[in-house]
Amino acid sequence: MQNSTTKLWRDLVSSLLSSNTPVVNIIDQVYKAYPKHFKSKDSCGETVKKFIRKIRPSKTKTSTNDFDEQIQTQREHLETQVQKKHDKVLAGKMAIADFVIENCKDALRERSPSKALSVLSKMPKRKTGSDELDPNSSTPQTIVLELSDIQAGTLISKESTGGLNEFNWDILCEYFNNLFIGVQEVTTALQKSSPITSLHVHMLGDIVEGAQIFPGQEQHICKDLFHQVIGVTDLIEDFLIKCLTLFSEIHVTAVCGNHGRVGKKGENPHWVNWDRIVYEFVKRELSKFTAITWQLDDSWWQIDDIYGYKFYITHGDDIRCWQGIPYYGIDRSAQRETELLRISDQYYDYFMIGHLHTPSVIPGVTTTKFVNGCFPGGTIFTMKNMGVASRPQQWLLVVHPKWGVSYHCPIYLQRGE
Ligand SMILES: [Mn+2]
Repeated sequence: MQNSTTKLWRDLVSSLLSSNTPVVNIIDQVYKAYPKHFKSKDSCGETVKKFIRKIRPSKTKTSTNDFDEQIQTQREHLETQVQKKHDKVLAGKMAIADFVIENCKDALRERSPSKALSVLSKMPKRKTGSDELDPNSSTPQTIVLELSDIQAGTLISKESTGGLNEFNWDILCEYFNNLFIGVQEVTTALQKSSPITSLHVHMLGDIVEGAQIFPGQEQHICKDLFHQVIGVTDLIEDFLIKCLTLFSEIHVTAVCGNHGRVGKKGENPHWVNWDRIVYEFVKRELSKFTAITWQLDDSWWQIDDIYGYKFYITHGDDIRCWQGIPYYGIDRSAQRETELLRISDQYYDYFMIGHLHTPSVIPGVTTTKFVNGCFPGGTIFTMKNMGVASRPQQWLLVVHPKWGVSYHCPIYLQRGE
């Protein structure tokens, strides 16, 4: 037996149908009038559609088609809307990908592939402590160089800083030269007492300055992004090749910084980064040098193992500062990373970051944290807004198999006459 509410809503459907009301609107009105009669709006829709089909059996095929067409039209409309939205997002992503690919091609065309090999042929004979010392009488140690925040392409003029600082491409080249001289001096001195043959380089990111990391950045660079990439690739290659005159093996571990990111923050995955392209260029062009090994992948962190001591390496741009002071942020970040690493049963002894530009060493109970220095020194932003500037420098560490980091010293990049 048909209950009274059923009769009422069916009458309503019939009357609306006769006035050519679209099915979607009929469903709306029925549900609005008799909400308690149906489990949900969906079940109301299904029931009403069934009823409409039932009372139209004798109608012409055209009527059934009308109904199906309405549903089809609605579906197509929705599909078009979704597709349009999808196309828009896809077009944006493809534009960025094309931009990166095209510029990588340009950069590759401008590279000189034989450069590294020509330098190799001019390499002087390698001299290391092991040639002069009995390895059994002295413990071998490893030298570690933190190399980061090069920010190649940064332009700081004397005029704009009232003479407080100056940085440009010529100065960058000079600093790279001084970096090698510094590493050479310390290494040669240490090699007199210990057979040091191994260098580990931690590349902590911000190798290039970028071009659109902050508003108006174009006014503060001396080379566009592509020439930053090409130029700094040459400088790093030459530096590593020169280091082969001091060490018989070099292990490079690398992570990306925030200045080389492509697009706005979060638009691309963290490994889509110009720093990564520099690393890949250097790695591929120096692939003939089997003494240089690489630890490089898509991750934002790496662990470099030296005699069982674990060096956790990351850029550090996710570290927060409170009132301009980063130390609490560093501590918090290090503790969180410690917990995260437990997921895969890993741990670290040393926490190595760049980004902050203020070189420091923060001792802890079981871990020591190193914040690397930078190449440009004080920028207009840090000096004008924060009143700080640090002397351009990079950390050099010595790792002893028994004691871990037994020595550390800054390699200053400015050298007086
Ligand atoms: Mn940074």
